[in-house]
Amino acid sequence: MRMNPYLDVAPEVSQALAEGRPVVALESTIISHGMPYPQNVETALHVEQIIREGGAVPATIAIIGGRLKAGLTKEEIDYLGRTGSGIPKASRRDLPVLVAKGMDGACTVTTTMMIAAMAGISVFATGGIGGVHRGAETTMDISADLEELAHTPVMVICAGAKSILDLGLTLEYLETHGVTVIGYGTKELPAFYTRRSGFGVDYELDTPQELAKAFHVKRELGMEGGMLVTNPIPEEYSMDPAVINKAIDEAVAEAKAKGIHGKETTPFLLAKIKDLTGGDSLDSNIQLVYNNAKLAAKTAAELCKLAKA
Ligand code: PSU
Ligand code: MN
Repeated sequence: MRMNPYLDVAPEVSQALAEGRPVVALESTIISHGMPYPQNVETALHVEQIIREGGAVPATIAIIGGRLKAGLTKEEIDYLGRTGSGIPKASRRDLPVLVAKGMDGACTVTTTMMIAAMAGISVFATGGIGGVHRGAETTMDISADLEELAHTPVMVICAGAKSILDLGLTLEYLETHGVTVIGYGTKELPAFYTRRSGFGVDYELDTPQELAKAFHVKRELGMEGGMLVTNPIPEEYSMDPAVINKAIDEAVAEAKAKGIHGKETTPFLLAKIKDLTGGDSLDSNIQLVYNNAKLAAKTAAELCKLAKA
């Protein structure tokens, strides 16, 4: 394990990495800020189980008492879920102060990628990434997740992005920063709750082997940065676009009227959408995370084979 005085890699995770076995990273903002208690904890634990059933070792990532943790105990996951928004949301800019002060932090896609990379983990499964917000041409609200994808060598498997964001501008930003965006079995960017967004992606790949090969080649080419795999929500759990888009429009309008900004924007919108759809969106959200975890476990296993070859 690389020497990093602030990093704690769980024994099970560090053993798997040392033996070249598959590991999948998971984020903790989705636990503390993305879903209500107790569904957040149930989901987080079940995702870990799915990854195990897929033959990989889960490493949920968070900052606890100033330690960067790759791999959490059940008790730590429960603590992050119960405390909810009492755990500071930690993006790249938050990391130094949270660690210096010995505080806790719920890791976003950004900090999960950072800590996964420090630990030597290559594949990360989540629900949705942050991106360019609607109205960013005046607010300049662009998630640090996009910048991290450009620089940190972790494959992120998600269900696309919610249309709380400007999906067209999000794809433009990723293109400018050299991030390869892959549709898993699709040529269209999935819109999280729905399988289609109307925006095309760069490449369609159809198997975990193909995903692993693309990432492996990227690394062998010495290219920095991650890769974004967008995996559509399974049909049976996808939402009616008219229903979800109406809820999203209302949530965005309310956030604007209330002057919600900065790191509060995304959690506010997620909670509002859940209220407006009477919990249907939460069920979809949970199912798409499970779907991404399955694909991530398979892809991590394929990547391990390539690394040994
Ligand atoms: N989008 C979702 N669910 C989430 C998030 C985004 O559909 O839980 C979380 C992720 O942790 C993501 C973060 O990295 O929000 C982005 O926050 P911001 O927009 O403040 O960068
Ligand atoms: Mn933001």
